[in-house]
Amino acid sequence: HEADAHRTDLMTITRHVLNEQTKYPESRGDFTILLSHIVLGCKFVCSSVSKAGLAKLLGLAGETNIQGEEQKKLDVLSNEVFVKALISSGRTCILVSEEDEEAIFVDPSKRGRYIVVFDPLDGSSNIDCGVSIGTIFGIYLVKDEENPTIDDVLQAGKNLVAAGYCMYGSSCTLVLSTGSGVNGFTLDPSLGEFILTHPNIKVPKKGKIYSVNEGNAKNWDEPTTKFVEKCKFPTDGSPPRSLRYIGSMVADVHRTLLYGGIFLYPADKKSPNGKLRLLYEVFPMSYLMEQAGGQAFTGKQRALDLVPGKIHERSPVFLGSYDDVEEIKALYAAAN
Ligand code: AHM
Ligand code: MG
Repeated sequence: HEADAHRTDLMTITRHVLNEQTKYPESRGDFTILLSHIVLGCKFVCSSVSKAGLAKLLGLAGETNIQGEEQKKLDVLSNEVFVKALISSGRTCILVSEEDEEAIFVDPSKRGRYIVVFDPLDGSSNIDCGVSIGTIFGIYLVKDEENPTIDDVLQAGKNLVAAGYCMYGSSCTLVLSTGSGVNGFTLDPSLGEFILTHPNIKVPKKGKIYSVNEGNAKNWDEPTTKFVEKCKFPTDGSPPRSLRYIGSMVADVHRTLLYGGIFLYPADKKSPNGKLRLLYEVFPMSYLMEQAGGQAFTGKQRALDLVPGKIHERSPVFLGSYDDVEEIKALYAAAN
């Protein structure tokens, strides 16, 4: 029966994406190849993250290991692995990483049509204590493969052709959208394969959780302050919401996708553009949220409509369940 079929007919991420791509014969398997290189990076980071505690016993970060090499910090190591995997795919032309000040233009001999924007290891404050962290990525197409320019990267989030994240948590979960819904895959360590475990993820229309760093409350603007006040002291007879905040965007967004609710990284008086980066944090997560039936708002507009002026630009963001984002939109509308 059904359950047995799943156990013996494994839907790997490669098989899933190949199935999806048959709708677009012009993609000629290029996307599948690109994705398999991203997946390789995720598997490498997953294995490094799970050994991080052990590595500490063998030699503290910054000290030299047995081979006499300096031990690289996990985020630096992850970035190197992703950059090399993406370039060697032969399918990329421009890479933007949170770890690199400048965009990387791929050598013409290895060039392809895709632009990848990514944060190789997000949630830096959670690395050393073993709490969930993740990789976030977004994929654009270049206009002219012969002549990639920085303007090809500075595109509105709505132009993304795919986005996803990989969460290194109690299990390793990769969530992906190629523009027709959102699917979740879990790494089976014994197979070394990501298997479809969360088909067609839809975020609940309304949630019971809010997720924000309340330590910044003294600097919030009025709509954010009012929203959080309503979460704690609702005036419409509904029960107060629960607060969950991990401090890793991937983990906080993953929970929001599955359980519903809202994740906020608002502007405040000290950081008028919030903290999170448009290209490789806000856009991919907003794309996934919309693909799952939710919304993403900046306090002024739909997040995916923004066009970045600089590759490391920041933006406030409110994303999650459709109705919950409607509420914050109404508060901003009322304030203006
Ligand atoms: P990072 O790129 O330095 O890791 O910062 C991004 C992280 C996000 O994962 C998370 O949502 C946010 O920073 C948490 O920030 P804060 O510690 O200010 O609450
Ligand atoms: Mg980050």
